[in-house]
Amino acid sequence: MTITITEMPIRLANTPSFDDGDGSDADVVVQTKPKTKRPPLYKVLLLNDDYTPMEFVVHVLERFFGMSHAQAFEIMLTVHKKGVAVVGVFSHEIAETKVGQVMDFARRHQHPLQCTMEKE
Ligand code: TYC
Repeated sequence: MTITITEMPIRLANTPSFDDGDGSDADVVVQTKPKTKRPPLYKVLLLNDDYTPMEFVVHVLERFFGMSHAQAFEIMLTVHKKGVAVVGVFSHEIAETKVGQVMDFARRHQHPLQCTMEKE
């Protein structure tokens, strides 16, 4: 037995077809919703600690997140006071890269600065 799966339009077997007046059976077209799902976004978070110098954090924010000095200083102070702040929102790949860059840079300078990501 051969089962052929056709592409649209689909005529449903064993169902009454519409009479559209031209003597042929009407085609039943099943419309599918065009779904272009946007990729999920990820927040990159910077965490406070007691040892990383403030100037180092400001430098990290300027260097890896393209912030101005004033912006970077403000975010650094938010992390210092509140414990954590979102420093950017990116695709999974970009977020992973940013986290890696920050963690690597901090480790190379022997600072305990922590950077993580989480799904938005
Ligand atoms: N709390 C640090 C200090 O007093 C500064 C700091 C800010 C560290 C932000 C990490 O993500 C951080 N030196």
